[in-house]
Amino acid sequence: MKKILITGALGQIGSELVVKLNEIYGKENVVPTDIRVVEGNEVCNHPNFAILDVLDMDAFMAVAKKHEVDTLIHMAALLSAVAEEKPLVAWDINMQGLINGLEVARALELQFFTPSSIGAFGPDTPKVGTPQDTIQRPTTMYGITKVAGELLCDYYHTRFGVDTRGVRFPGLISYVTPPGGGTTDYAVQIYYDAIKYGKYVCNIPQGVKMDMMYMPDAIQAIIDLMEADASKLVHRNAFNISGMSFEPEEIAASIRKVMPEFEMTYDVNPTLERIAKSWPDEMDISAAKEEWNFKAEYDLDKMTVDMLEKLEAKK
Ligand code: AKB
Repeated sequence: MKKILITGALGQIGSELVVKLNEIYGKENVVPTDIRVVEGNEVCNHPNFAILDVLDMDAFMAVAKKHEVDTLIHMAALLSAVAEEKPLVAWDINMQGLINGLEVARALELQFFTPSSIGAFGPDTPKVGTPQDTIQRPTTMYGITKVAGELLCDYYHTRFGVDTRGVRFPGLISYVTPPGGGTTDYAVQIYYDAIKYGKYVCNIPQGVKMDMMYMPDAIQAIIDLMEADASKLVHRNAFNISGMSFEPEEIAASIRKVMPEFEMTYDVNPTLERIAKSWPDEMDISAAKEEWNFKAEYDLDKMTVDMLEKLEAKK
């Protein structure tokens, strides 16, 4: 990675990824793009920031050519809950946006990263120790676009030689930019509400476990995978990765270690319940460890302490 174009740069991952890439590769070598400008998001003040609709192929190609990038990190996509509300829009953005990105990468010989997700799994997938290679068959539009995306990225690698790479992200937790429309968003909102109100109403039912990860580990994983020795990568486009796995009671208990008065009640959202219950409880991440030394620094309690400290300081 020397000069990097990022789509969806104002999203939950992009906003922090840009800061880290600036530090490592230099601001002049980072080109953040997004479909909109978000008031207050620092990334919009980046000297190379450009407005880009990933469905506009000509504009996509033009911005990549103008900045002579050698890497494309394609983040623009709708998350699971919002994709379930607008399935055809999700199909357009998640699939056509991805194909456009892959075509730009193919034409300009760029290294390519795009995230898949735990959403690529479905109710028939083994729930515990979910293998790297296993039955997927997701039952959400988000999941369908993620499985198709994994396969497309494999196809562009084997058929056209594009250096495609990717991970299956779990729910990502961050104090910087809130997520927009995911099933795992509760695990972020709980910290904001703990700081603001001392209590939280959870929309995911008790007992439903999902894999999660703290954002610094997620950002580091992208960089490590993109810098990894290509000859060691067997799976390339859909490595299971995770930092922890918990159900709502466990994150609440972790918060109570710092804020003993914290209270949680439930008002379950049936759509989110259906999606969450169709995803794994805890994935096997051994392929990522073996092929490119993936590791996560944060467990649940370490993340909780950091989240609460950072959000308290932001008040
Ligand atoms: C979502 O909940 O949609 C995302 C994901 C796990 O892909 N956070």
